[in-house]
Amino acid sequence: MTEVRPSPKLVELLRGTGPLLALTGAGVSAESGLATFRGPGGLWEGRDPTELATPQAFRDDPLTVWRFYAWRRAQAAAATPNRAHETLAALERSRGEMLLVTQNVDGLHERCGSRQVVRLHGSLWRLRCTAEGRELDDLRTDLGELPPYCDCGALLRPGVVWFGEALPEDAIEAGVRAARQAALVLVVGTSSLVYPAAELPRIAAAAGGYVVEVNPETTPLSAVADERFAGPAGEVLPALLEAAGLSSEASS
Ligand code: BV8
Repeated sequence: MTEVRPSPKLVELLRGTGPLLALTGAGVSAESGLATFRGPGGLWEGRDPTELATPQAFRDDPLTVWRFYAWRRAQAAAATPNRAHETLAALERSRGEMLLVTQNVDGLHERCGSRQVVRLHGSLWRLRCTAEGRELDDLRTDLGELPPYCDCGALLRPGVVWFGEALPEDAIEAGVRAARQAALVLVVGTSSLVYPAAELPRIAAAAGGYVVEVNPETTPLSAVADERFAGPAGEVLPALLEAAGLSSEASS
């Protein structure tokens, strides 16, 4: 088990009942074997994912973008939630007020039992008609011939937020509301480069929330965080709860 030494203040906050906000990014799924956007395994067939996750790329070459997302769906379907997902789900069970705001689209938090989840960037498991705008859940790991079409004849697109697209109003509003009220913010596995998600911990800090970063690397948020734990989330999060004497209730 990774050795972590949370401050007495953090132990008090972890054991307390104040509103907790968790903000997660691709790093929380890294130990489930899913490539992060900017990490070493992050490229798909040599392509930069941030170039494929755009409306322009989809307009220019829907087939290639769909091959990228079909690959992401297959990867996510084959992955299992790791100790980081489990610990956050257990923390939600053991604590009154907790909101998990994720940038991830892989669905692993929900598969691991987290209930209060806000998906800022949508989901790999939802498809949207490009003509009607209607969205539907689609859990198939094999979508058949790509690109998929709606019954109305229009192209279907992944139900995710691409770069240059606005986030769902209700999602970002829920995130900002939680950030303003949070006593404790756990920022786990994100490079804190993508906005407006990266703004949330700063809003929380400005409102007096205690910000804790869990990431093997430093990020632009590191200087803002009240406490930082450099290590993999799947080891640091359980160790943090252990150090706060929560492991029995939290991991039940
Ligand atoms: C918008 C869905 C406006 C698709 C994604 C202000 C300043 C600068 C730029 C902007 C700005 N405002 C807007 C922008 C533009 C842009 C942006 O932020 N660009 C960045 C790159 C500079 N933002 C947008 O375009 C957003 N839209 O603002 O629209 C608007 C308003 C009205 C009307 C029209 C438009 C939309 C952003 C959403 C893009 N979609 N995903 C998909 O997934 O395919 S973002 C994508 O990156 C993923 O969601 C990913 O999660 C996210 C963020 O990355 P991370 O999650 O942090 O992943 P990353 O790989 O970067 O980092 C992983 C981290 O984990 C690393 O730090 C690593 O050290 C760590 N790690 C690794 N292993 C572990 C670990 N940590 C813990 N444990 C481990 N084991």
